Amino acid sequence: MKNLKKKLEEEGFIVVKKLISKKRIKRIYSQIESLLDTILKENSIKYNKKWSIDKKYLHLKKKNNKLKSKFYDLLKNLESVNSAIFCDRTISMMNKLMIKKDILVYGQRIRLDHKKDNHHLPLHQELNNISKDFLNMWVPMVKVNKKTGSLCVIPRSHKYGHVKYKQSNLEAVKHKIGIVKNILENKEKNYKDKILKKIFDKKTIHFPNLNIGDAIIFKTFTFHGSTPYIGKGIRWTLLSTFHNASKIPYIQKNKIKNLRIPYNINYNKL
Ligand SMILES: O=C(O)CCC(=O)C(=O)O
Ligand SMILES: [Fe+2]
Repeated sequence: MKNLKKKLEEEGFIVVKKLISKKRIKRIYSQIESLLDTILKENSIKYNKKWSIDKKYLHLKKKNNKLKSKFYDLLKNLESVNSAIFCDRTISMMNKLMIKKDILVYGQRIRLDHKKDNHHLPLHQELNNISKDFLNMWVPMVKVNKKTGSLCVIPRSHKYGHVKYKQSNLEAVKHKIGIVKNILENKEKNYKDKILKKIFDKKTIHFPNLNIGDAIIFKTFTFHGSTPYIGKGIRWTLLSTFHNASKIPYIQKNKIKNLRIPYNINYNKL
């Protein structure tokens, strides 16, 4: 375990196989399906109960996009989602990887990505969260790899600390550079920033092969991004962040007023 922590500090990320059990993933899917059934039924949207979860979701999206957003908002409140984040296995892993045991959990949620509604993200550091040195957990609920489209990281990029560039003041989804698909196809060049020039390259981008329930855990400043999912159906993923109280500026004297650290602050000086 000591090795895992050392690896995380050196590489900026680790992969933990089977962190979330099959049973827990099954329960999450089952609660997602119940929520979908309820919304479809309550709103008198005709569908077939035997359809797959993916099909039910796509049907809801097609019939009523606003309702689909409401469904999405509630996913993070499903008991099974929270149970998977707060279970002994997850928390004891975080305890082993973090400096202190006073863990705060923030932003537990489900993301989804599919051909009709891509939510891939350009390469970015994990800003606008409650602390400046924390762990991100990303767990696919389908098998993913470079071919299917997945999360990728730039190993050791956390060593540069907070890299400030024009786009870094915006949320990742609005970035016009660092688009992984373009970098892989050599369509992005000429970065003004020296560090980006060095690290935004197809040779530095690493895609782990992940099975259902495997976790990739990475640090705040580890550049990461994702490519659109081109596998069958939907890429459902479980995410959360884990923090130490000692790293939260909100509760420190003379530090910032916001719980979430704004994008445009120099994190290296916090
Ligand atoms: O799931 C993804 O596409 C990327 C997730 C991510 O980096 C984020 O939510 O900040
Ligand atoms: Fe991110």
